[in-house]
Amino acid sequence: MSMGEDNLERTLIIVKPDAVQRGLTGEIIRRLEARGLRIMGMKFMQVSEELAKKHYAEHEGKPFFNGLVSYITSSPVVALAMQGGKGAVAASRNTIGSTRPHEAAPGSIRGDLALEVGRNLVHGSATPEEGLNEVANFFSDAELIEWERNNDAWIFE
Ligand code: IDP
Ligand code: MG
Repeated sequence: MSMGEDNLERTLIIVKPDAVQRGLTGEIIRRLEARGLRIMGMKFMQVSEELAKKHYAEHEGKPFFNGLVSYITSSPVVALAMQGGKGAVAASRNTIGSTRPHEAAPGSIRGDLALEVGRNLVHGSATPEEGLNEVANFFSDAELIEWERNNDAWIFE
């Protein structure tokens, strides 16, 4: 059974600079892909200061904002647009784990692989609405592919 785009949620995943530098890109994508999320766009890129400030606009003015912008622009990242059915964004956040890795559940990406909030390896949109906006900030329509995966019927009910 295939799912219409209307039933699908999108999330922007960023494999952050620390994860790329530590050689954890494959491990992080593997976990999200194995959970069932379907890749619709992916690129290796350098985040500009302008894009970083737009992406993290909700945190402007907070004490960690400047450090956050330097962190995300410090070295290349892998950005992915991923999709899944209802609840997929919440599921991806659970797989990623709590923002503060020392509080993240074992079994989550941050709970297994990270220690500190300023080096927490991965970004994932927090809500379906945020997912739509953030994917649009990072990807043009031409960079996103709607496709049917052969095993979708075994993952999406
Ligand atoms: P999230 O990435 O789990 O959605 P947010 O609260 O949206 O968490 O914060 C965005 C990013 O800002 C975090 O992933 C982390 O890299 C950074 N951050 C959040 N709070 C702090 C802090 O107190 N100190 C340093 N960095 C922080
Ligand atoms: Mg957030």
